[in-house]
Amino acid sequence: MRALRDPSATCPWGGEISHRSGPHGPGAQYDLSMTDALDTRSHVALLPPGAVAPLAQRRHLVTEVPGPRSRALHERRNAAVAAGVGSTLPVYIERAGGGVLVDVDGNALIDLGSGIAVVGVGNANPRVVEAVTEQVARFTHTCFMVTPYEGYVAVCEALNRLTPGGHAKKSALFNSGAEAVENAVKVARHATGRDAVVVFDHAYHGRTNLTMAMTAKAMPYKNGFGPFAGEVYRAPMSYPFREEGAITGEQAAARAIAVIDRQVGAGQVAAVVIEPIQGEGGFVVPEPGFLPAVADWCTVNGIVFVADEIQTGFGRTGVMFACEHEGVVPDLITTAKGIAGGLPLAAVTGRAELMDAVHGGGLGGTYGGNPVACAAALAAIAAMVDDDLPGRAKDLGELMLARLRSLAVDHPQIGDVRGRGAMVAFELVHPGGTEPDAAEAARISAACHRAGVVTLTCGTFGNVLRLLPPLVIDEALLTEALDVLADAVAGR
Ligand code: PLZ
Repeated sequence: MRALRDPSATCPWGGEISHRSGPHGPGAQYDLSMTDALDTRSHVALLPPGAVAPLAQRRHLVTEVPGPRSRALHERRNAAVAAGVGSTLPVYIERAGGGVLVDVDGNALIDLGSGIAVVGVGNANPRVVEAVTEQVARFTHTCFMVTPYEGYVAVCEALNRLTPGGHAKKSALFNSGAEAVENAVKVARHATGRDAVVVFDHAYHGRTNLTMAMTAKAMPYKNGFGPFAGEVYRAPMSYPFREEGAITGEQAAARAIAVIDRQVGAGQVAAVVIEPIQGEGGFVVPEPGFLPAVADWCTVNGIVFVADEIQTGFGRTGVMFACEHEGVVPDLITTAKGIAGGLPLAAVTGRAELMDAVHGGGLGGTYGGNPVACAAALAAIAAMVDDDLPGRAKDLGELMLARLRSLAVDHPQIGDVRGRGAMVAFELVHPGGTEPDAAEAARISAACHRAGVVTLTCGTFGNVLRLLPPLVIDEALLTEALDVLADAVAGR
């Protein structure tokens, strides 16, 4: 296991204590209310007002989960928050750091979700906290379209440099993943003068009107929300576990291309949009050869190949971007989630001639590339590079896959174990076949939650349990979470 840079010197996730931001001594206020979950060995006595101590990287339950304070908050929420907004596990979080979430009852939970693949650099990463704190005190907003600032430019430079391909690239910044996907489609349509957009079975691209149309799953994402945007066509994915018989990546690509040709014709297609590893759809890793064959066909036919790396990006799969596993160079790439350590930011990056095809003023938005989010992104990207978080994702993935594969030997309800880097999942089926068992996935996930491990499910059939730990998680903490998971699978 690769060590994080100098892990012993300071807690790399809880925040180096800032001695610049306020007076010490009498009058300083220390928040010790969460002492149970805090690492009281370090720093607490030196804390200036407003600073918080590093979080001990351990699981620690003091009430049932959710506890009484969370339950009380949940009642308030039910009275105030629209019912359509769900929560996987209604424990209300008060603090978080590294791989630990601390709730209002003082329970410290192990985080295997990273806020849906967002806090790869660790929750409240100290470098992100410092950069955000400094930026927020300088200025919070001007609107890049009114009076610009350097942070936006620097994030675009970093994205142009880090994304696959040595060609000239440009970027534009937005607020959410769905918005990035919408804008990739705008760019592709403008640049090609064509209308059609091709997506795949099991795809997830967002909850806006166009991206709902692009998303494959009706419940809960689309049901009752139509009519949807037009000119969206769906092709079959390469889903190795669910193929009728053996099919190579190239054959699966030919099957998809035949469907596109039949439905719409290559000459009408502006963009093919695909997640290199599907996220919400079930962590579907296509057969090798599928992505390159689809990308090549796009090139031959003048179609913009868009990689939606919103969930797979920024080191998650063991390389900076998942396309790199197969040497695929997308024309456009959409990013969000892991880009800014938890602040809302998203981007479209791609070939300069495509990105520049749009007329001035054709792309933008009030908050896109907000200066605070840009400061966070620059700090998060520096942490990913300096601490080799892609390398760490690879190591964490090996640990998780090995453990899950050995678990699958004894538990026939685990039909498939798959993933790349720290994007790992297993699929629950009725033993002996491939029939999905969503109830079993829900049972295992709920047992993990009760034991203080935050897990997420996914999949078109709701039967996939996915593991997305922060890339900075302690190896021992991850192992403990996997022990809990093993007990949950076994029904212990
Ligand atoms: N593309 C590949 O994974 C977001 C959505 C959770 P936003 N996935 C989590 C939910 O239930 O809303 C996602 C993604 C891929 C696009 C998106 C959309 O990103 O930032 O949620 O808009």
